[in-house]
Amino acid sequence: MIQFFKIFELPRSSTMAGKIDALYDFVFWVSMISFLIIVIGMVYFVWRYRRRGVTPEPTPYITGHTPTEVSVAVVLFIIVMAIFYWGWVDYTEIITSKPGSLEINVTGRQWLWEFEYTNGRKTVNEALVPKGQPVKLIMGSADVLHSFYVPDFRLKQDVVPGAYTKLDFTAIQTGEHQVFCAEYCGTAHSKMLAKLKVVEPEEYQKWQKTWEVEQSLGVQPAQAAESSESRPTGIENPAAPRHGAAPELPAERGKALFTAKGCTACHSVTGQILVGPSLKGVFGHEVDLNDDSRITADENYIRESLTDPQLKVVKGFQPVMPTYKGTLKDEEINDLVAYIKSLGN
Ligand code: HEC
Ligand SMILES: [Cu+2]
Repeated sequence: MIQFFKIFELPRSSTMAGKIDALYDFVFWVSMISFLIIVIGMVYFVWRYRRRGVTPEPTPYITGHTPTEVSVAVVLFIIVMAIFYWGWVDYTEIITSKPGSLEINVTGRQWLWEFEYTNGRKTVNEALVPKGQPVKLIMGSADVLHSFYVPDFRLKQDVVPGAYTKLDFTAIQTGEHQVFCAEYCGTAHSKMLAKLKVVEPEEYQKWQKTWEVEQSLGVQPAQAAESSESRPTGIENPAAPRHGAAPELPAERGKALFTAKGCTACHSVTGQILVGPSLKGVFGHEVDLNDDSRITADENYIRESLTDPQLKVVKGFQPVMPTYKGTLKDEEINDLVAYIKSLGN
């Protein structure tokens, strides 16, 4: 029984948690009070107008009472709109990225979670994040639908193949927070678990610094050995150290791909216009399209430019960019996005 009540004590570990709980409590109590009004009212009327005597008088014909009906409708409408507005305000906050967020790429695959930091550090089923700092997870799936769910944060976001979804949060409590996959994704779905470890910002900095130094010295990080145990066999361990010294940044890998995949034939990164637009300063800025609409170049826009270049064509250019669907692996797309992002925004 005591264990049962523990579910009401789920920690509120992100800035959103308290707000979601407040809305949830409001909906709960509105429902509870309505329920009591209906049930008590019903019981009272059943008793008050019960059949009495041997020859009961006939019930008078009721024609309705407009003021009552209208006020019930109005009150219900106000309550529903209040819930809608409240939810809309919270939802807007959830989906709005804070500028200067710490970005982490997340890949869901059957049946684990991979994390990649902008310095190239990869972890599996475990990620460290600093307390009090906005974090932005840029998520994609390598296979089927997954969903990244952190109950302690009261946040959940579907992870889909072929596009990015994002999850923004600011953790306010240190400690380990459980991540679940909340979208049935096959046999080991229930084992698709990860831990988000929230630490003080100084500790986070130290954790990254140590790794960066180790990498530049070519030391095997302890992390790789640790996490390989929890991985199903037969999958290459992305946390395993790469041979070679300096840490390879996703943006640097993207830069190499940019040349290797022939993007340089049509795109400069200096501002000069070739067959295609220069990719300098595109990310995060508005792009004019040939159907006279405008769009802000975010991760998904860049991704779509690579996989379906004809869907959104930049104004003043011919739709001649070839599709890279099938040619570029998901990791390569992530790297190219990181590179284009690094070209200034
Ligand atoms: C044959 C020439 C050509 C090649 C090769 C090419 N592109 Fe393009 N690209 C274009 C053209 C033309 C446009 C503008 C028209 C459009 O949006 O489709 C464009 C648009 C883009 C955009 C949108 C830019 C903006 O300003 O909104 C991105 C991002 C992009 N390309 C990235 C790449 C990357 C990365 C590669 C290499 C993997 C690549 N392109 C290869 C011709 C090319
Ligand atoms: Cu899953």
